[in-house]
Amino acid sequence: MALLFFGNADRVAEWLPELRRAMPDRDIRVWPDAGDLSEIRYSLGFAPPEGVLASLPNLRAIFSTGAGVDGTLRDPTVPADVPIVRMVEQGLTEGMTEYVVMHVLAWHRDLWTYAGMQAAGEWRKLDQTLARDRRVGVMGLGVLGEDAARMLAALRFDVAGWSRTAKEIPGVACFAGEEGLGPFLARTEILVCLLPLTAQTRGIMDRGLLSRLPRGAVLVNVARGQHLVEEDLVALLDEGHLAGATLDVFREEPLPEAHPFWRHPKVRTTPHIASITLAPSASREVARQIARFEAGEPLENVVDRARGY
Ligand code: NDP
Ligand code: OXD
Repeated sequence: MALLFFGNADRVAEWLPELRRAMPDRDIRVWPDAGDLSEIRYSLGFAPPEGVLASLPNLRAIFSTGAGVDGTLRDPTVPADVPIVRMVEQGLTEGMTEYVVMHVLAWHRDLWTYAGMQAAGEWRKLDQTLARDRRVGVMGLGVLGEDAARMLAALRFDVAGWSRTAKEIPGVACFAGEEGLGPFLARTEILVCLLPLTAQTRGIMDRGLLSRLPRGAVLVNVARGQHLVEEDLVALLDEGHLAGATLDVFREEPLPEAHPFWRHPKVRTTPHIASITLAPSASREVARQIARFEAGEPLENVVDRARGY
C-alpha cells in the first residue's frame, strides 16, 4: 500500500521526513524510484509527469499538493476513475488571505506610490480613502476566495465576490454566473482573482473583461498565470485604464528574464508564493484522508472532473 511522491530534490528533502512522520507505517516512495508499480495505491504531487499516473495499475487516489489541480489534469492520460483530491488545509488558506490582504491594503493606501516618492526624495500627501469606501471584488468564492473576502470585509472594505453558483456570505455582496459578471466588474476597484484554472476560466482576464473595470482599477492575480492575457494587461496599464497589478502567477514560471513584468513600473511580482503548501500540516492532511479512505469513509475535497476543479 505504497504512496508515491512527485517533486524535485528540494521538495523531496522538505516533504519526505514530514510524510514519514505523518504516516510512519506507510511505504513512501519517490518518483522515479517507484519500485513495483503494482504496489502503489496513492500518489502525491503538484504536476506528476505525463503518463506516470496511468502506469500505476492499482492507484486508488491521486492527492495534489496544491489547491489547484490544473497541473494534474493537464495530463490527458490520468485515469478517469481514480479520485483526485485537491489540497484544502488551514495553513494554505491563512497564507493566501494574508497575501491578499497585504496587497489590497498596499494598493488601497498607495504604498507603492509612497515608495516611489521616498526614492525620489519627495514629501507630498496623497488623498486618503477609507476601506469602507474602497470596492474590492474577489473572483472565485471557494475555500480561498471566501476566506479572503470575509477578512477584507472584516477590515471594512466594501467587498463583493463572483462565483459560478450563487452564494450568501455575510458582509460580501455575492454575484454569480455570466449575468452577475458585468455588475460585479463595474463596481470593482481592486480585483482579486482566486478562480481555478479550467476550460471556462483560461484567458478570462482579457482586454474585454479588464476594460469593464472602472478606470484606475487594480488587479491582484493569485490564481494562475493562464487566467490572464498578459499582453492585454500591459496594454491597459500603459493606456492608463488600469493603475497597477500585483501578480504572483504567470503564464510561464519562472518568469522569463526578458519579460516586461519584471520592470514594469505599475506591476509588482512575487514568485508564486502567495500561499505555500506547508509540508508538515499538508502531510498530516494526506494521512488523515488516507485513514478515512481505508476506514471506508469518502474522501473529502474530491475534484469534479467535469467541472475541472
Ligand atoms: P475552490 O475550488 O474552493 O473554489 C473555486 C471558486 O471559483 C468557486 O467559488 C467556484 O464557484 C469559482 N468558479 C469556478 N469556475 C468558475 C467560473 N467559470 N465562473 C465563476 N466562478 C467560477 O478553489 P480554492 O479557493 O481552493 O483555490 C482557488 C485557486 O487558487 C486554485 O485553483 C489555484 O489555482 C489558486 N492557488 C494559488 C496559490 C498561489 O500561491 N498563488 C496557492 C493556492 C491556490 P462555485 O463556488 O460556484 O463552484
Ligand atoms: C496551489 C498552488 O494550487 O500552490 O496550491 O498554486
